[in-house]
Parts: sequence; C-alpha cells; structure tokens
Amino acid sequence: MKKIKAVLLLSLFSLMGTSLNTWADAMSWNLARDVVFIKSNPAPNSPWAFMQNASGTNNPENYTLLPFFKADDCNGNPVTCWQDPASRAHVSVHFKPYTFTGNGTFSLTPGSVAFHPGENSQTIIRWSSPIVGEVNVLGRVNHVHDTCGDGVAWSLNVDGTVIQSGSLARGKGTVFSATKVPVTKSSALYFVLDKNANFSCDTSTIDMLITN
Ligand SMILES: [Ca+2]
Repeated sequence: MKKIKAVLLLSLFSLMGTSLNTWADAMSWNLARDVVFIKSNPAPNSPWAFMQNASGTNNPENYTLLPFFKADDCNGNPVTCWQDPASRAHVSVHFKPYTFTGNGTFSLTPGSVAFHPGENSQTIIRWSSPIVGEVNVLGRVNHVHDTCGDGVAWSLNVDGTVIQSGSLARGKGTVFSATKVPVTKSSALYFVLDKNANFSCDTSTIDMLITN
C-alpha cells in the first residue's frame, strides 16, 4: 500500500512539474500592462521602447529613440510620456480618464496608450524579443481624433520587413495580427504610425499583445 501511495505521489509531483514548466515557458507581453508602471527610461528589463523615424524611409536602421521621458505627470496631465518636443512625436500612457478639447474632442480611458506621429516623422513602438522561438501578435489601432486631418497609415514590421500595413480614415480603427513569427534575441517587432500627408489630429490609441 505504501508503495502504491509513493508511486501516486511521485506521479503527482511529476505532473505538477510538467505543468509548472509548461506555464513557465508560456509568456506574454501586454503593451499597456507592461508600460503603465515604468518610472525610468530606458526601463530596466523592458522589451518595449518608443522611437521615431524622420528619414522618410521605413527601416529600423533609421529609427531613433524618442529623447524625452517623464513619468506620471507630462505636460500637466496624469500620464507617462515619451516624446520629442521638436518633432512633436509622442507616446503616452494615461492614468485617469482624459478628454481632449480644442479642435474637436476625444476621450481616453485609464490605461490607454495613445500616440501621435511627428510633424515629419513616424512614431514607432518597438518590442525587442527576449526569447528565441515563435511569437504571436494581436493588436488594435484606433485613430481617435476625428475632427480634422487625413487619418494615419501604419505598419507592423519584423526587423526590416513589413508584414502588415494599412491606412485609417479619420475616426476609424483596425485589428492587426500575426502568428508564429520566428524571433531570436536580436529580433524586434515594430509598430509604425505614419501621419499620411497631414500631421493634424492624428492622435491614435494602440493595444498590443505578444505571446509565445
Ligand atoms: Ca494625418
């Protein structure tokens, strides 16, 4: 009887071990969740970074980090931001309900990641792969300031290759996704937001989830 109990316990621990190992290998990176508590730039151990591209050619070789960072309070608003005051490219994560009023109006919920291209630059969200394997990407991008301008264009790039792209008319949004994207620890995924021809009213929001 004791032997049977011992075998059963051994089997149970073995199953638990399998389960834990499987869980430990399953990872996800959720843009808003991962950046909402960032307090320094670059953030230690974060795969996310915020960039711009003023070259006119959509290629990672031309991307540069947004130079200004402020946690918790940016331009008088309860947000953490990455931006370039010169180009006006920016990425912001909001902590409280936010309503823009000025040239039209739009509202954002707490936890929203909002971004805007620069006057002559694309704004880029980079995810640098911490793993070797395959990843899946699911996201939604919404153009939220529908009062003026000509909407935005976007692309999802793996290193220097565009794997999806599109345009959003004013006030419109779309889902983007990719599955089984092979990555190494030198790979990066980039979400690129482009102003189209006109820079006005291009505030957009993004949700982005990467899983292995
Ligand atoms: Ca535009």
